[in-house]
Amino acid sequence: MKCFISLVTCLLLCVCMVHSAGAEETIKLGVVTKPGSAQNIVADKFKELVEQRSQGEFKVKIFHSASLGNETEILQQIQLGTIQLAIVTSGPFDSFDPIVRVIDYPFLFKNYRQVDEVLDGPLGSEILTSLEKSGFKGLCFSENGFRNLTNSKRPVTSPSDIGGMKIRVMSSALHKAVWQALGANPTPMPWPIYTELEQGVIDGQENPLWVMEVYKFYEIQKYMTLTRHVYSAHIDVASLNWWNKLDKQNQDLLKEAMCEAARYQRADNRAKNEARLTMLKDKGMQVEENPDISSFRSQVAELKTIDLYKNPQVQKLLLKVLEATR
Ligand code: EAX
Repeated sequence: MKCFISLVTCLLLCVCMVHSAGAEETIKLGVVTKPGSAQNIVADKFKELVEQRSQGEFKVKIFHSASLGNETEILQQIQLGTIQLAIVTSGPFDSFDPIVRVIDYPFLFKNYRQVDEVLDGPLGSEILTSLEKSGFKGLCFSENGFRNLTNSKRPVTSPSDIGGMKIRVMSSALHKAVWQALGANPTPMPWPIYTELEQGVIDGQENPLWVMEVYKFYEIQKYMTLTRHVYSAHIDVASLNWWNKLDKQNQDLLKEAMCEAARYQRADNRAKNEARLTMLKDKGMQVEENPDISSFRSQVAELKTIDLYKNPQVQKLLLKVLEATR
């Protein structure tokens, strides 16, 4: 009898072990944007790679189009662990960790070579590691792209054309300071913002070219200026508590898949920009392609000395990144 019971226990244990080895885990991934957006291209690629490589062990469920709330709320859910992964614009990380202000510094990156060198190198790693203090496991950077100003009021060539314009900015103290320095009336507002633009609650906004296309801003914003004032990264993050419970093999699988998806998306985004610009002009946008960038630059030149950068770790990293992108 004793022997029979231990045999049954043994069998049960084996069944449990086999079951847990093959157990399927659903990973919830949040993005604020709708299908076709930069964030969603990373998310879709990540899902494809993970489901293929984990042979069914992981399923990825993508929550998009603000179904989990805005980007700040998505990050709070990552901290709480109610979702596991998110692809979020660097701007709204500002209220969680001031270190991200370093990469959103205006007119920092001159080209994609500098972007990739900094973000994929030790300086980028320092930012990803710093986020652990706030409960985020930073995996890699994908991209929104270089941001450009659009508005419904008038053509903009220099900051003097912006005077008093109501410009929507992301939930970021730095972005607000940038537009204040440029003479606008910046209004922080979470994504999406089509209705506010349409109803004239705000006159303008700033975002990379894909946004004007995917969100059809050409219908409601007549003027665009290629200011490229901030390079906007996404930070691809996991919930740190959840991440720490995964075994090393799964951590490697997920991190590699996310970074591969990020590299794929950055290349895809960059390759499409020329056609997007043509398309936006065809749709009737009036585009200022050669604005007075030196005036824009000089108006924001003193921002590195403002309080937002006074934290010693942030100040030190800013100086290093400014040096690396000179
Ligand atoms: O990706 O809020 C913003 O302006 C972001 O760039 C937006 O989520 C589009």
